[in-house]
Amino acid sequence: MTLSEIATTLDAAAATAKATSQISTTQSFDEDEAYEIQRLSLEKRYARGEKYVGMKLGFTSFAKMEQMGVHDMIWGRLTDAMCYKSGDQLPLAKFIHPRAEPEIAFLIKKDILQEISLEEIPEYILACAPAIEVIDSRYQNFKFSLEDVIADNCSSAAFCIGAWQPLPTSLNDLAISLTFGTQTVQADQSNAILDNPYLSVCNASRLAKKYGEQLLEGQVILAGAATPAEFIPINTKITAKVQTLGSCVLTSV
Ligand code: OOG
Ligand code: MG
Repeated sequence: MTLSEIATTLDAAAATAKATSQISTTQSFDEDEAYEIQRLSLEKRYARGEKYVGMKLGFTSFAKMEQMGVHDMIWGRLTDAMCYKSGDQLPLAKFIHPRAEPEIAFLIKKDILQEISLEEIPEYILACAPAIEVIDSRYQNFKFSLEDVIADNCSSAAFCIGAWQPLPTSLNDLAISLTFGTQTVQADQSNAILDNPYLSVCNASRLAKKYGEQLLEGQVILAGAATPAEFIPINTKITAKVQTLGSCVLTSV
């Protein structure tokens, strides 16, 4: 298959919520080609009217890398069609085998046009918030190589951002949890994200520059999950909570 044909296959799998087979088992492609497939598949979404609204990072915690058997940070594109408000219902029929992750989101204050340092964050980032990311690999059994998952827009499927909060001096040592109903299904500290969640912003700026993607005022960055992801059961209230930042809720239907 050409890169464009792979992009079409992955886009169709996402649009119809039907899993497809892993690409790398029958065809080898490298990381740059994987990002090109991702770009081509997103072009199809934009052609249907979806708008790019920001970037997500993946595998920024060891817990996530270990869960999925990969070894490197990845990034994907978020569109307006993936965005849910806290309190919304999440219709599971739109997805193949969705999982939830507790995350931290950042709101961009000023266009980020080059790699930025930790010291520059207050100049470029307006606010942060607790978030839920819903990931839904388009591959059967959620099984993939690093290249496969990059091509598949890093499993991006939906996200929900809680109320924006002013940037604290530090985002370290905050408890992060994911709750289904009344049961806490995952919990860790914010340090699980790159030892400092603010480093996600620096890495997003580096990757945006490297791949020629935008990080503009009003767009968002998802830092990557602090814990492994959990399959979402039906009729369940999903809560992601970040100490001092508050929480964010979706209800699966
Ligand atoms: C890839 C997406 C990883 C994260 O926060 O680490 C991710 C996957 O696990 O399917 O979103
Ligand atoms: Mg994630």
